[in-house]
Amino acid sequence: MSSVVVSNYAGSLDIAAIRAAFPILSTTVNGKPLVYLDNGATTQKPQRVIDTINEYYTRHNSNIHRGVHFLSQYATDAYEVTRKKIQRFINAKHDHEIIFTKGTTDGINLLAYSFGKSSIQPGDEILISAMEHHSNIVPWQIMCEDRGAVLRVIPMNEKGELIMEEFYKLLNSKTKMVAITYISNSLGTVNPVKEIIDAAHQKGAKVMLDAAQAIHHIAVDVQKLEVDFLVFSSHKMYGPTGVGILYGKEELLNAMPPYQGGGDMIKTVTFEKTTYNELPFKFEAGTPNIEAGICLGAAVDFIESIGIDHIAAYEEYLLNYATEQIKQIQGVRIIGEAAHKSGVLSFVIDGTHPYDVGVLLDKMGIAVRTGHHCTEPVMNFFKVPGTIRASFAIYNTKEEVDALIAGLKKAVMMLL
Ligand code: C6P
Repeated sequence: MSSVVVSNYAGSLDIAAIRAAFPILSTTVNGKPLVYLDNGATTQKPQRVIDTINEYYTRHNSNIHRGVHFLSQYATDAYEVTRKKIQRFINAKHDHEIIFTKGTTDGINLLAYSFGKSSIQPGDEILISAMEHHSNIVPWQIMCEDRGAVLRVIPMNEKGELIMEEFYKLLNSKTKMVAITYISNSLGTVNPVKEIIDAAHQKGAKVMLDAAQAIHHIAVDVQKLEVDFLVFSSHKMYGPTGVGILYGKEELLNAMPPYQGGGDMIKTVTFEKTTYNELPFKFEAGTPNIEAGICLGAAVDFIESIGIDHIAAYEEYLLNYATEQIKQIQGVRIIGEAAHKSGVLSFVIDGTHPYDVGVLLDKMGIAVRTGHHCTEPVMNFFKVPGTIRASFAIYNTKEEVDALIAGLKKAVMMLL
């Protein structure tokens, strides 16, 4: 790939140099250079993350928080360094407000269970939105069923924007939690989360942001947002799978019971009574995914070596370019035309099924996701079986967008 220096946004990045850090990007698929546009599902990993995994198993493998020996101390320190990096990255007040989880889904399940147990009474209400990922619907449904609470849904308009007047109507003194996605994975909508947080707080409700599609695209500052809880996954931010983060305000986490019992989350255990450990360990039962936790730190380093604001500006440029170009293809209907979008371009093409288009693109080496993207209610709203979704990351290029457009034109010719 030739050097692409993009200069039509504030700052300039050498995308070729960034791409060179990702070995997988120079591979071929079906005999064609890989064009990876499925970053919403998971991002590729830079060499420094891959090296950290190798280094961990070659030199530092040990269980953490348990041993007095050198390796255990080393691994514990490295793991805890990541906690501090995440604290800094999202500007949390304390490092013990950073809870390691298995990922976004795990974080939401933890929160729904523990917050539900400590704070939800029959008749209380939980507010989610019409554009949530299944991970931010089902755990709340389970909790509502258990606690006798009511799940309410903020509707959206035809552009895929939340109808804020409806949000204000739904918000009331019975609302105990507003659990909402920061950026929609199937529409790309960036929600007005600060406005939602401020309004919810005025009614005494807490707010959880699902930042799975935000954390690698835009700056997230939990203190500035004053958000109560925030969840995200490492694997969508250039880190390994199997680890994620639940952020919570100290006083709120302290008020919640543990989610799982086991090693590390206890202070003392007798057969009669167990006392629980302090934050963050109270919520981290059992041996965690140590190497993934350590490597997540390397992913944060990667993002910070570029700068999240540079990433946001460059990806905005790419998304705008892709949106302009795709409109030139006859029969394309973009699903999700919010005024404020990030990272995701979802669309359908008249007379074609998303799956068939996806298969043909794959033959050309172009990876997109097709289907409902774990947001079936969104597909039902737009009355489509699924969409074709191109989702961007910092290493994607204008040339790759051109390849997608050319591939789509070819696929349409073959299918119609
Ligand atoms: N979305 C996508 O292709 P996990 O699987 O726990 O890492 O993340 C779940 C999740 C929760 N919320 C949002 C907004 C998400 O986008 C995702 C994951 C992927 O869109 C896989 S379904």
